[in-house]
Amino acid sequence: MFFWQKPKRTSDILWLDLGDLGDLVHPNGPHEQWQDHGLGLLRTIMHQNGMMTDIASTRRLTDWKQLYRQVEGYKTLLMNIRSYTFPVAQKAAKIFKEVNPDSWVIVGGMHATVAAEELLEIPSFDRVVQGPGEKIILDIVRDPAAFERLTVAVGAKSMAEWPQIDRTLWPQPHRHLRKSFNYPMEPECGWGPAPVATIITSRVCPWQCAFCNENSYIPNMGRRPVEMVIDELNYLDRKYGVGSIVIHDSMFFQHPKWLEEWIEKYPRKANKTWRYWAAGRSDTIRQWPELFTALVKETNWDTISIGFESGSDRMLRLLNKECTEEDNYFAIDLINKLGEEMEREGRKPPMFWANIMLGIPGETREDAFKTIRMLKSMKYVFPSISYYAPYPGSALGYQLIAEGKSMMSKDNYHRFPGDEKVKGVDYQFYRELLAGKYDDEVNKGLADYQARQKSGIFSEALVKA
Ligand code: B12
Ligand code: SF4
Repeated sequence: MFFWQKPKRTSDILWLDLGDLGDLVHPNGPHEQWQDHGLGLLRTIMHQNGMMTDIASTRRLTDWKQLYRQVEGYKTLLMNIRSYTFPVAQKAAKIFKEVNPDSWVIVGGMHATVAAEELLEIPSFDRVVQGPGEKIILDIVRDPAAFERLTVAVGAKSMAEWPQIDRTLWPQPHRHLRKSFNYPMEPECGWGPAPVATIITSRVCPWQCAFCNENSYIPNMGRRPVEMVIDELNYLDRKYGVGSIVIHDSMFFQHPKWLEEWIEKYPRKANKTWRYWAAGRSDTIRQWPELFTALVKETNWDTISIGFESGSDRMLRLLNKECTEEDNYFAIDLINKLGEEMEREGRKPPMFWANIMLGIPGETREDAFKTIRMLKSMKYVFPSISYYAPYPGSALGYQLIAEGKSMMSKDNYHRFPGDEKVKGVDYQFYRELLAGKYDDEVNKGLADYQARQKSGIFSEALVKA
């Protein structure tokens, strides 16, 4: 079947996967092709309970006109809405209602949870569910009229209760993309070879960063047992082959007991000790350096995503990051040393995936220079830089929205890392900074070898991940 043709309808219920048009046809990069675990989980639960659904994806469209034919005849539309997919979801719901006036549009997801009032303004959304959907999805789809327009759902106590996602229920990327990574596995993005298995082992990050605040909107939930994670990976390996893993947890480096069990079992029980990407924090690396070192060396934690965010204590405090400049440099020194040691042993050194924010309201030029200086001190690094974005759901985001300073509108939540997002921020300065214009000033605080080893040009590091 060609992507513009109308798929065969096998059910009254349609799941619509959300993302930018064309992302599964001619994507700009690998991240836009990654699959949605919320949709995958809920669709798996539905199918295992005999509630069959069809799937379409805005990422498989190249023109909105194609959606009209694809939604024809359905009675229920389901969508997982995040802030950055809100504009696409609104448009899709409107088209769905136009084609099927006598239907139900039921939505949930992160944006429904943090900004329900925005969803309730849209008449096409008949039911808006806040919170985890695994326990409510069957009932609300069976009888939406029995629920209030805005409903708060209660989720599972532990991720052990979640079934293993049936990955074939994810939307299929275009044929020419599938070949390179063996769908339903996912493409590689430079962190490790395809086929990539994205997995989630924990759901909540307990910290309270002012720009994120996950735990204020994701209820606490037990972590997925180590054995279940390994069993799933081995199953995927047998069925499709696994090249590397991306652990999508917001915070992988937490719960030392779980991590110790992972160190003990993953190298022994997994078909292969696949390289993986996962996230940590610099303060806990400083708190548990032995645990961290063992994870890197024994389990192949090969791409270490750290939300460094800033190289300036002033900004770190404003962000309520609870990490200091000193914590950041501790983690950097440790990886620099570990990397050198592993290279001497003939092993591939681990890399930082260094998340950096620029354009934080109140940031001075010197704060920003310190951040670039910090980046230049990392010997093994993929820089991932974004201009700060005031997302609803975060303390700082809510504050800037209330003050009228956010430039992220309802029609344009999906912002690119390099887009301008807050009024009053001198983005021209940041563009010049990333183009290396202030390199002399940045290098002032650096040892010679550090200044020399990086070009000082980071414009390419504005990444959407
Ligand atoms: C994996 C991930 C990614 C991946 C893949 C995304 C994908 N295709 O799914 C990548 C790396 C690409 C990514 C990118 C970005 N991400 Co992201 N990402 C995540 C992460 C860590 C996990 C998502 C996940 O799978 N969760 C697990 C599943 C099971 O949960 P879920 O999808 O929310 O679904 C549950 C409920 O919401 C509910 N539900 C969902 N749908 C429905 C539907 C119905 C009908 C019902 C009843 C219930 C329901 O039930 C589900 C089961 O409990 C989350 C943080 C988090 N902890 O969730 C951030 C998160 C979603 N990302 C976020 C952001 C900001 C981004 C970026 C914009 C970052 C950037 N600076 O560029 C980019 C944008 C990408 C783009 N396309 O433009 C924010 C979104 C904030 C918001 N208010 O929506 C989050 C919440 C992180 C945060 N704490 O700020 N991301
Ligand atoms: S930014 Fe990272 S550490 Fe902070 S609350 Fe969010 S996920 Fe947790």
